[in-house]
Amino acid sequence: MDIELYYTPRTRSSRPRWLLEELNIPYTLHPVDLFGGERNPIHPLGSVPAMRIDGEAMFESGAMCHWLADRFPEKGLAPAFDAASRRAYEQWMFFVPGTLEPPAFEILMHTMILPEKHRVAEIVGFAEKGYKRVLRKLATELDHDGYLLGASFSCADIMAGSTLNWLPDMLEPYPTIQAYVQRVTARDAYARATLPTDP
Ligand SMILES: N[C@@H](CCC(=O)N[C@@H](CS)C(=O)NCC(=O)O)C(=O)O
Repeated sequence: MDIELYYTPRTRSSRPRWLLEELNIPYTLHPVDLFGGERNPIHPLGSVPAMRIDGEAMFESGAMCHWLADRFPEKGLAPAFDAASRRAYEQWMFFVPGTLEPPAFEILMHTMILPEKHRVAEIVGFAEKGYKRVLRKLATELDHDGYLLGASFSCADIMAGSTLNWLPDMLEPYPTIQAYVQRVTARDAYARATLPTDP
């Protein structure tokens, strides 16, 4: 299988790249200089990430990760469809882009990404409230030494870990989440996935 990933560091591109490193399968990386104004030529909106599988383009980081983890079942990063943990796996895979990510992204947009004149303090306040509410729930779920599915690391941890690390300061009141993020980002595959792409 020929896999090409169109990628910009420090974006949601980290998700499929981290997963590809966990899967330990060959792939070609095409860096996109998004912050320098380049657009992603294979994404309908010019965004990152997107990938080509045997020449066919696919976008949405969550969908890419969901598909890749299932496509290589022998790597153990997604429970089998009839496994008891599969429903929890689906729940966390969708929880990240659907519930965890939106308030975190609003905070990022209105504190760092948008030009200062377009930032709205009220949106930050509202999003922080929402993010804290989600973090409080997650903190109780992660009150152990394992992962979202318990003892087994899965693709859901890639989705969650690569989102929770956007706003490390906001994790300070939640030591169980901080420990979880340290645990998942200490993995060799994570380190490989964050290596610079430039020669
Ligand atoms: N839901 C999409 C979001 C893609 C997205 O918005 N990517 C950002 C980088 S994290 C981007 O390319 N922003 C610039 C743009 O869309 O023009 C995904 O998860 O793949």
